[in-house]
Amino acid sequence: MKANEKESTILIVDDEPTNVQALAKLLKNDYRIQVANNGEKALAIARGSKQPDLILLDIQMEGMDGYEVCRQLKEVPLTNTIPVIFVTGQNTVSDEEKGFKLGAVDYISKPFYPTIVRARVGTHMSLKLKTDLLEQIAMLDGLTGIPNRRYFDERFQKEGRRALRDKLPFSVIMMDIDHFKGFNDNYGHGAGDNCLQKVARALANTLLRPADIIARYGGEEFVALLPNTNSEGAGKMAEDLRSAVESLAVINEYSSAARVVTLSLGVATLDTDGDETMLSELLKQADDALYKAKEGGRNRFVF
Ligand code: GH3
Ligand code: MG
Ligand code: MG
Ligand code: MG
Repeated sequence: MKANEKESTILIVDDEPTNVQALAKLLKNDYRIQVANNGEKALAIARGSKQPDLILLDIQMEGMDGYEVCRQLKEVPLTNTIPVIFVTGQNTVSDEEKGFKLGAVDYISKPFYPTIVRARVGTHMSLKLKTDLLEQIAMLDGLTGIPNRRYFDERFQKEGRRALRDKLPFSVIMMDIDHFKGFNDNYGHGAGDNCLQKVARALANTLLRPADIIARYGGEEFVALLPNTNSEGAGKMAEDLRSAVESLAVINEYSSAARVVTLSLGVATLDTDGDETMLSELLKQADDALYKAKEGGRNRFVF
């Protein structure tokens, strides 16, 4: 997340070096600047790892024109949230209308007034940062601060399809706190919430790889997503997660599994020559395994 506008980036796209210089000079004290002198380069930057937060786009350029660049940006989810402002010498109403129809947020005519450009860019940039922030918040669980089920579902589909395509192993672990109703009923809801926060932190700290994801799946249920992890690796991870929560030593006198808060876990791994139907079965498999872990005495994992 960008803490402020100073850390945000503007991509200036124009085939005329003097235009690029004029805009860069105007904005470089307030933003990071990227430059492209044709449409193809602009698209490559926008699709790359250092995505701009906003694009200033010329229309008349050699090769691909600005309208086409905008059309391609708005066509795919990867780039369609980047606001585009046309900065152009094409000043008729129908030019401007076409720009807005293609999804631009603003249209600035050349020659431009520096203060107006700065003001309009400022308005759109702060809107973009707010939207980014809201999107991030929408993906996090309010109580524990870890990703929520919505985020998990999205990533599960994405990572699962990738695993099938690349024929890589892929595992999930479903987790449910043991005898948590007893904990809540006896120690109170506040203590219960506190416990959920501690458990979430312990689980998040146990994951090793940057690609691993832990999410709160429901009330006292958590789920781990482990890309490129086979059954053996997932079993080890399940044991680490189990032991991390037990080691918190949060007293639960009302648990028959242990005197402390524990987890039951169900592990499932996607077959490397599986298909999409198996992907949709995977969570059910993990859930069935979790049920067996409960039946088998809790505080354990089952495949
Ligand atoms: P089991 O070992 O079979 O999982 O038993 P359990 O008591 O954990 O299972 P059950 O599903 O009956 O109870 C889950 C309880 O989790 C119900 C509720 O008291 C508690 N719970 C769920 N979400 C929250 C929450 O957000 N905050 C708090 N404090 N408690 C919650
Ligand atoms: Mg031009
Ligand atoms: Mg439950
Ligand atoms: Mg439970």
